[in-house]
Amino acid sequence: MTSTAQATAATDMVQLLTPDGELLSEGEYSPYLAEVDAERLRGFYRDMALTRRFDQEATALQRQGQLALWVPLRGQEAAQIGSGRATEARDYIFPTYREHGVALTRDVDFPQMLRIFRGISNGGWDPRENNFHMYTMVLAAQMPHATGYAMGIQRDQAGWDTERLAAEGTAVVAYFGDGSSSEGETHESMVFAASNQAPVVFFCQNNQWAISVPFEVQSRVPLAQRAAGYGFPGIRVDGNDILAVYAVTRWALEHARRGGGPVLIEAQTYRMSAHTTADDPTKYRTPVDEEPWVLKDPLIRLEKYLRAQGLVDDAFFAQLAVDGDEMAARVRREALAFPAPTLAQSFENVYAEAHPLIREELEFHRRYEAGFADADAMTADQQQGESR
Ligand SMILES: Cc1ncc(C[n+]2csc(CCOP(=O)(O)OP(=O)(O)O)c2C)c(N)n1
Repeated sequence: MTSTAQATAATDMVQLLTPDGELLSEGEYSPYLAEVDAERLRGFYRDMALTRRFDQEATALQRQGQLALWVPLRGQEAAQIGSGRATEARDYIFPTYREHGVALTRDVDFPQMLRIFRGISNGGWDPRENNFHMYTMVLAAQMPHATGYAMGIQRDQAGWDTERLAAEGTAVVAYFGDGSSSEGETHESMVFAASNQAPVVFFCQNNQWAISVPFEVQSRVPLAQRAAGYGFPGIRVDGNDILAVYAVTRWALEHARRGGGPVLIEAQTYRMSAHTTADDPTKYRTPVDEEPWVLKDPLIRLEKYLRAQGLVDDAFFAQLAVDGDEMAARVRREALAFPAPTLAQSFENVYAEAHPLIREELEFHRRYEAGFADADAMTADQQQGESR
């Protein structure tokens, strides 16, 4: 597989499932589809549908004032579920802030993901439990982290032969967007990853927009083509085709694990919703821009294929809708029940160990709070007086 797959020209786009739901079986990455039986195919659809339902619920929670912000992913479900399901539990993932679908594939519980957006935690989940790092709001900051982590893995696995690497080796996936591809840190990470042959897959979701800036402004060439300049394979894949994304990512991870070095994957997709709930896309794009991508919806595409193959019936979708509503109700219930942190807790996770300056600031904060004790007592007296 390795040599032929590597030959894929960065400007070709790998597609295994057409927007009409027709399977193109004779591609160089098709052999990976042998791993995807009917049960897994239904699972892929279920993952995408639940992710979309979660996204819808979180958007509603933000609109109802229960989250400070939400980052919708509608349209990008195939890119995220396909790549996430291609990873092994031992692999390590560095997401941006939009990878809710990848999080599902790593078993991060959906309600936990809302803690940061509710402003009650600096993270929300323990990255060590699922090898799924915390969300990174600073564009491309996760890229050097991912390359550095991959270089660390190389040191841990020093002396392993190719066979052992292929069977037990670990790879890293760094998610990033088309806008983040313009950041210096992305370039530096790729240079270091190439120099070290580090086992890292750079997975770009080219959703065509960096807030209001269209992709054409970020690059004159397909992003996958840039990989040639660094000296590693670059693959352009239809990011709304879950089968192609799965197969290409499986190939890239195997390539990285067995010592072949980094791979850049550019998944062509589209952000169907706003950049965040603070954004209004009607200011910079029209329904005419969006229309072609509505027709390429990743869920509809897989549904067409599943139905044509007789792998699902109406009952499957009806049950999934019920499961989605139940999940959304649990997400809402648990998110609203999270205890609010005290201000003093903000001082807890600044350094791994106690730090004199932080302790001093905490003491100042306590004295400051104590300064309101009289005022609080007065207010309570007044309230009692009014009620008498
Ligand atoms: C270093 C840095 N610069 C600017 C921003 C503001 N910002 C947040 S998201 C964004 C656009 C990112 O676009 P892209 O990388 O394509 O990812 P997408 O949001 O489309 O998933 C910008 C400029 C930031 N968060 N960090």
